[in-house]
Amino acid sequence: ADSSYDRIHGQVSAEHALWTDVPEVQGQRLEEVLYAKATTDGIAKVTINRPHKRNAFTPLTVTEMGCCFNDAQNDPNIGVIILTGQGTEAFCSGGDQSVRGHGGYVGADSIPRLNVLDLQLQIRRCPKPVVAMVAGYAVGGGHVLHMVCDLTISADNGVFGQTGPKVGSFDAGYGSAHMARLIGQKRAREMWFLARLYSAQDAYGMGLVNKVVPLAELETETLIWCREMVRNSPTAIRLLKSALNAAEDGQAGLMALGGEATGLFYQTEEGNEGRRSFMEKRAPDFRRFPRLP
Ligand code: S0N
Repeated sequence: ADSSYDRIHGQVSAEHALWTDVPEVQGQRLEEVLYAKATTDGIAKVTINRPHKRNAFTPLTVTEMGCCFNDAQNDPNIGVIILTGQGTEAFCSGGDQSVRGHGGYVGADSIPRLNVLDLQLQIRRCPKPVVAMVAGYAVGGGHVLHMVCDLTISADNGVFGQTGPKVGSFDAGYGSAHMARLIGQKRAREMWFLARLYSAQDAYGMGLVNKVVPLAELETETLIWCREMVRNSPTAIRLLKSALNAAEDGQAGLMALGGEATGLFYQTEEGNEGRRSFMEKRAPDFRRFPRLP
């Protein structure tokens, strides 16, 4: 049955989105990532396009994802970003083990790097909600990527877990600390120390996933969640994301939340009086602004 809210605002559409492919971002043609926008819905979609490798990421994949997120963050028509993997077998299977070298993953420039950590931060700091849309495996660094997204909608074929201790790697950053916040210390230690894989239902039970749906309904359900967010206040959402992050992210989290407060202050008469008085070469008059309790 409709809630009273739905009766007033109307239910969001469950129609397919009208995606427009964006093959080139910041002058770069995308090779390992697909990027699309449904501008009328205010939604962008970033898709890891390496299904033959279960969507494992190389340094190039990560760089391209970063460019897409940058574009979506800067596009005022976009309110929500979906992160997903091409096909139904995998969301992402983590770092591409065939290009892992000494000290990181190696791309065309032969320099080893762990640039997925920059992407984790970018997703975390993006003021727009990022939704992981998971079909199949979300494992290793791919599992960390879904965890740093704000919400996760999983198909019923979703498989979740960390593989690090089996393949000689670990993520001692968000991959550990944020996981423990999400599912608790005991579960996080179980997930990392045993490196087991978990079904979508198990992940839902642990609080890793917001909703599990049949595979055929994955995109429709994700779009419904995105459309519901897009019709809500973007300022409220960006402040809430920042506040929820701040509790975990130390001074960097406070800096982001503080930046949001400054952005709002710049939109007030009081904030503008300071700038205006400087430009008009006069003393500022802040007396007319109330000192509220
Ligand atoms: C995903 C799995 C379970 C799927 O099994 P399935 O369905 O049986 O398929 P496969 O036959 O195994 O795979 C199909 C093809 O895809 C290739 N492939 C799959 N995953 C990867 C991968 N991660 N790298 C390279 N290739 C991959 C297979 O080889 C196969 O190809 P072909 O047909 O040619 O043989 C299963 O595939 C699996 O377990 N995959 C490996 C999962 C894994 O261990 N991932 C890496 C974990 N580590 C990270 O992600 C580290 C992330 C990172 O960058 C990092 C971040 C912070 C700090 C440190 C690090 C760090 O790495 O050090």
